[in-house]
Amino acid sequence: MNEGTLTKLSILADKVRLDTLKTLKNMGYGHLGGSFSIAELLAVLYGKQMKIRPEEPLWEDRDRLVLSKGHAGPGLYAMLANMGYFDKSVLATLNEGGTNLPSHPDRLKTPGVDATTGSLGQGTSVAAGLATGLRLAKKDNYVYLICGDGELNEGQCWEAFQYIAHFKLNNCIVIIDDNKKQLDGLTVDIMNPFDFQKKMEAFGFYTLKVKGDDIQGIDEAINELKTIEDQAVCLVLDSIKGQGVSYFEELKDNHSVKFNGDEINQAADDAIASLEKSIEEREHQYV
Ligand SMILES: Cc1ncc(C[n+]2csc(CCOP(=O)(O)OP(=O)(O)O)c2C)c(N)n1
Ligand SMILES: [Mg+2]
Repeated sequence: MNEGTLTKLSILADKVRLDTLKTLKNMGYGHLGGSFSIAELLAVLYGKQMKIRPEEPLWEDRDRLVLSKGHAGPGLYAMLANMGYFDKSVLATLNEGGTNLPSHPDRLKTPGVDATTGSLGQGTSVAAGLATGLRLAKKDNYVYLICGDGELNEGQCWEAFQYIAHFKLNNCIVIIDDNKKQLDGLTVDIMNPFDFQKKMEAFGFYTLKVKGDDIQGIDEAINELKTIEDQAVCLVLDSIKGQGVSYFEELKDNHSVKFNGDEINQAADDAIASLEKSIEEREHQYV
């Protein structure tokens, strides 16, 4: 990846953080940790890997993205707005009555959302179905499936993975956001997931692992997964919940953050100012 593309994608990842943070602070609370941990991933997918037309969201030849950890909707919406699927001003309506941006994605409401998710586990089966449909239609599009590490407590995920592996659906790129935390604690304490890479390999997947903020690494891993024939493929993201802003990385309860005190509001304002500054500097350098 050349320097210009790397800079462009790192700006995009931070714009996802910035717009997510502004949106959630405006609402007073929301799913920050799991939105931030996939910021670089979303930047690589929407900014480079995915075949999409934001001006034509239902374009038949598009790649699909299934955000099975649907509570990270605010992060996805920030990305869709940055890609031009809808105006950024819409972000401020998150979760309001009558909004087109419900807290969890709804494919009938939001341009660019390919699957309705939020009930954890179900997106894995939806993605398996989409990939099967594309294969039967002899289309060469990809389905990108993003799961949470806590989400994989759901048995349905493993049923879908077994199906994806059995039918060698290498058009479904399974991505596990291994940010080590779920709703109210560490996954290792709540339900030890053990080693995702080994588990997916045991399920028959060709599996790679990269750091969650390594833009180049994520891009190269996806390129490699696309060369694999006759086997299902998986990427484990070794990420951090709240990734990219140290205050939120260190905040113990960073799943659904509540902006209800001076300290956290100050930290949010500082993060907004610093993200804005660094985005501007990089944009200047890039142009
Ligand atoms: C079937 C189901 N059970 C419970 C929930 C409530 N819930 C929402 S998010 C969450 C934790 C998810 O953790 P993880 O998948 O690790 O997400 P991330 O860390 O990426 O935010 C839970 C239990 C749900 N949405 N769906
Ligand atoms: Mg998690």
